[in-house]
Amino acid sequence: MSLIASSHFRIVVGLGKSGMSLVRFLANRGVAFAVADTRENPPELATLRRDYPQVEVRCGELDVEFLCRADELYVSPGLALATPALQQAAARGVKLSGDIELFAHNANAPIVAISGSNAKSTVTTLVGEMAIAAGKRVAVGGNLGTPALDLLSDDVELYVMELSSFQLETTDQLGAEVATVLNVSEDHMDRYSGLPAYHLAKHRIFRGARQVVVNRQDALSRPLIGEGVPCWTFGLNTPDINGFGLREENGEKYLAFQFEHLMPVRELKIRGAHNQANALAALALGHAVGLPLDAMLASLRTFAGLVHRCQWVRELNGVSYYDDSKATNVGAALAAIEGLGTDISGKLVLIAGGDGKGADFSALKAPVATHCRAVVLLGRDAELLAETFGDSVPLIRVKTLEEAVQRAAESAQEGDAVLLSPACASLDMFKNFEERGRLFAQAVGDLS
Ligand code: UMA
Ligand code: ADP
Repeated sequence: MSLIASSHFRIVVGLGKSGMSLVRFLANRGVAFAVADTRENPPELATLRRDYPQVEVRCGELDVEFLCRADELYVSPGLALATPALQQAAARGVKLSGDIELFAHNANAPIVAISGSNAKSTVTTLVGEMAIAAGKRVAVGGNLGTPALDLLSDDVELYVMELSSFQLETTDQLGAEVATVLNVSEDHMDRYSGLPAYHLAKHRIFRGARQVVVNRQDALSRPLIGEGVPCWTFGLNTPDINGFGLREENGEKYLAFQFEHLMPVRELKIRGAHNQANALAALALGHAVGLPLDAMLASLRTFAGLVHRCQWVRELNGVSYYDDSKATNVGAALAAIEGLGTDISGKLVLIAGGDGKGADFSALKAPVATHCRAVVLLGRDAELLAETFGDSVPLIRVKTLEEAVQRAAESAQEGDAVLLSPACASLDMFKNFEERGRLFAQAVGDLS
């Protein structure tokens, strides 16, 4: 089934990974379209010119007259819908849509849809692993990396999709089999007017959902749903009748469903309270789509977590080094500081800073004062973080990541951990969070 009437003309706005997946999708179906990108040299331009030389491409400032030639624009998640040229086109009757909307209308298998401020990639990957263990032909992607449209296949039995608020802004009817917003804390405040607007974008994931999964410990994860929509819950507290949670017996903590113990928490390979919540969320989502418990628990025993998420790198002179480069917002850094801070015998030396995306850092002040021996600051918003911490913790300002690692190593004492958990995006200094994590691990490897 395809949504597209062939007489219509479309424009793909943004020629990155998702733009290129749109190009392939539309070209394969014989739909007339053109491409626009505000960048002079977008990442997929060479590929487009090589594979689809007949497609018209406009690079540089968006031209409203050009955009208005289309009935519908498929806008990259990287471009704010508030971009004036997009708004002017919309005001003249051009529909603004995106790749996920097209994907939803063309997917012939149930969709597990996962959003949230943090833990999306971990939970999405985990549910994917659980589905593989259950013998399902599963496709996993979305914001995680492989664009949704590239996953479409008649062979797929289950789609597990990580969806960002940016992707959801252009999605009207997802119609997921089960949808969740794992947690909500401030992120991308450079693109939203405030938390309510960001929350509203995330909650579009519930449109048309047949079942929902809710975080019992985060009221903002709870959707307004109609009666009769099954609602499964997860949380680190004791589970209710529809829930996954933790139960304790004889000093041993268990992952549990309703009144039943499923497995001891210590058998989880991923560490920290936040990862216990992630395991429970994955169980709830898998349960909603009928994955058998034994397959799901087997995955939890082997899944070691994703790189750059509180990843252990090295131990040197009694000090452990952790790469949490993916902590690009305050909520993620908080989870790492509190999770790791309570787990080690010594203190943390935190490396933080970068592009804060307009966030309010104040929630970090108290946990940093409790758990950190020192904070090494770098990047564009280093001074904003310094203002937040004041004199509650010793601050060390540096210019490069190599210097940050050196100074952190000098400050750390035996039993301490050096934690790169920036609470900021990396783009002011690095290509992406992966590069930041790799360079951190390299600098740690070079320590002697
Ligand atoms: N850009 C322009 N002009 C344009 C289009 C894009 O300047 O006309 C810039 C913007 O700064 C934008 C950046 O280019 O942020 C990337 O846009 P893109 O269209 O090249 O992006 P894609 O390669 O299609 O990647 C997108 C997602 N990127 C964003 O949402 C910013 C990827 O998520 C996603 O994996 C990919 O589609 C496949 O679905 C990345 C991401 O950072 C990992 N997501 C954010 C996050 O996780 O916090 C939401
Ligand atoms: P996302 O795809 O939403 O960015 P990831 O799984 O990549 O999520 O994790 C991003 C960051 O959030 C990492 O730094 C990780 O340590 C942290 N994190 C993981 N799970 C949680 C959680 N349940 N709550 C808060 N932070 C978390």
